[in-house]
Amino acid sequence: MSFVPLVFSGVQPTGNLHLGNYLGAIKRFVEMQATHDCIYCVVDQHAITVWQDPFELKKQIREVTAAFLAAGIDPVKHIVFNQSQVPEHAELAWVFNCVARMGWLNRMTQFKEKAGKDKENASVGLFAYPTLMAADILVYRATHVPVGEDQKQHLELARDIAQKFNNDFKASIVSNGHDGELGYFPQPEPLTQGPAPRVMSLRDGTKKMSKSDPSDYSRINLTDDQDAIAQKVRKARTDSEPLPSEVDGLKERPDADNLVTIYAALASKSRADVLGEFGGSQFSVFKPALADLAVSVLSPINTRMRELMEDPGHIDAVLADGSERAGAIAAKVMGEVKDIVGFLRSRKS
Ligand code: AQP
Repeated sequence: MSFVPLVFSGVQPTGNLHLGNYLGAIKRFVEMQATHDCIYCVVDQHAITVWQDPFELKKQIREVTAAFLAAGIDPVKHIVFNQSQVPEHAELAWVFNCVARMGWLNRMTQFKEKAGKDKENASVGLFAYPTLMAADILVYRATHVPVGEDQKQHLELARDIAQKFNNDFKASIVSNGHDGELGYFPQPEPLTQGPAPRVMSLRDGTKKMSKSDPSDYSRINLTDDQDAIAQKVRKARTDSEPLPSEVDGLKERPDADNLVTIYAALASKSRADVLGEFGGSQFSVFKPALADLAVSVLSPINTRMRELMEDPGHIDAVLADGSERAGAIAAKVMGEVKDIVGFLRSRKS
């Protein structure tokens, strides 16, 4: 016996959706649809772990949904919805807050990075973010999670939570008719081996490309037009050497490595193939080729996103339908979790 394969992943509606989110996550979401049942979520409850302007947040939720659809996610065959419309995510997160240990959460590097020096002033939600993320995945008993490399540690925590829940409640899991050896929750597999699991800043090849970087030149936004994309690639930081002919020659050259990785991911080629073509070239030759490629891949997505954003009613209907279908799965799982934990079921579940 094993768990039914199911993919779950999410993106926060925190504005400035960028090439890293696309290559590290959304592009993979699209590919996974061919082989798996998939649930893709706009994780708005995660977004408010840091302050969000309520007027902007609504727009950003629709924008991430538009990006999913424009990139090629099919909301009929699969499920697209926003987290806050399915209350079972928060409900299971509470149970997981009581399963996870403080020591585990204290080790999370993303909290340390995001809270910075002013840890005392960070929200409790930012600290507990990984338990909500575990609940997002496990409330569907999902088995596979495509994410960028930055989320790997959180995924490992989700696996630890699933395992501890299965151990802590083993007797109750069995008495409620589930397989005691398998446990109630699967151990979700992180899928981080995409073409560009870690896209770096265009201004600093040692830093992750990120929505919250104050410099807009550090990232290519999915909403950037052709001119903006070309300008950002032109201004991307590089060194003065020509490109090497072998991948080994990219060591110690993080900016060059980043641009070659981006090219390879956009062209669905290996870095070796890209260097086979451009090895020995100056950046004055490589950058225009990269800009053209980025425009050719991102422009259709950008155009479709704009069209979709002009019809918020359609986006809201997609989310409502997705929430209905996601909610049906989540309610069943949450009902069983209540039985296992020892809660009495409510009238609804
Ligand atoms: N630079 C990146 N390279 C590859 N993948 C990335 N992801 C994010 N940045 C990169 C992946 O995108 C998915 C959605 O991310 P998210 O919006 O949920 O949160 P995040 O990882 O916090 O995104 P940012 O851009 O880094 O936001 P800020 O600046 O707020 O921290 C995830 O699968 C993530 O791995």
